[in-house]
Amino acid sequence: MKPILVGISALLVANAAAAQEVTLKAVTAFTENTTYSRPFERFINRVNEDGKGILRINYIGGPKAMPPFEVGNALKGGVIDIANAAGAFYTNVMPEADAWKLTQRPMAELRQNGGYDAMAAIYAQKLNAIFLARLVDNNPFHLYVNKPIVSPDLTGLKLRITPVYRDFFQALGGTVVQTAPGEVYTALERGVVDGYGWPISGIFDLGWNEKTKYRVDPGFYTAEVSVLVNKNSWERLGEAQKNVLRKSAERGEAEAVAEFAEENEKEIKRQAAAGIQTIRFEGPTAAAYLAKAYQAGWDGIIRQSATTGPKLKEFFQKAR
Ligand code: 173
Repeated sequence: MKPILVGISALLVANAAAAQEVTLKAVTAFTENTTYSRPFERFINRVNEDGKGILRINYIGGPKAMPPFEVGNALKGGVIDIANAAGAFYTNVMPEADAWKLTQRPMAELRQNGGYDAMAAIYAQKLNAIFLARLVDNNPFHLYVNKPIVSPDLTGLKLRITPVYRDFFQALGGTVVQTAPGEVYTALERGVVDGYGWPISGIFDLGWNEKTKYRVDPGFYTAEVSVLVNKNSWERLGEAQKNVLRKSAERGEAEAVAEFAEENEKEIKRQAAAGIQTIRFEGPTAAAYLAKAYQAGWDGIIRQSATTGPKLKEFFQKAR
């Protein structure tokens, strides 16, 4: 009888631990209640609703609580349990994370074709993290400028960047300066930069529309912002708690493509109404601009990750 009793009591202890409410500390790399934090805030609300009594996310907030470029290290070290961030913000810990911007296939396909698995292995190894869900997809980046340009030649222009745009803007001859989103307004106001990289959405969130004359079309790549969980924090959870996170993650990732399709259309109209003019490259010029964007982007990834980079490219790029 004895071994059976030990077995049962061990089971009871495990159940009691899993049944206790666990609190996870969360940070976002974007200002609270703006375009790129809102999907995450919806994710949190669903978790806290569904997880009542077993799991709660304590939302610490955005860049006021933690500088965006420090989020990766904080997640890796377990200072926070959950993060909402773009890969560009933690290339110091995981250079490959910036490759998400180059995906030309939907996440549903990448989760089947090996692309997600290849990335997940790097998240585990370099960031000590689980990649839970991509909440921003199908949302192109653009170049915004305050001096008119007539061709894709950025010689003489000083542009605000993150790693997302560095290789591309430099390949076009631009001079680049990296800043967190929170410093873009002041950089524009003081004329420290002549323009910046940013997706189609969100330029109204921090008032940049007041300091923006032109948007350059076409857009390139697709923005990525995702929910990441510290691996140790994840492994401490019981199955029911993990399922609460999985369910909210799946919903968020499934919603992203359609949500941003709608969002993109709205933002184009809103920018036009605010007097932001469009500089549009067309035909072969547009094709060459986009080809250069992807060429420079992949070259940058492969330069930093010579063995994994080419594999990611196979999984991520459009089927030819
Ligand atoms: O421009 C940025 O700060 C950046 O890299 C980014 C990435 C995803 C969404 C929005 C901005």
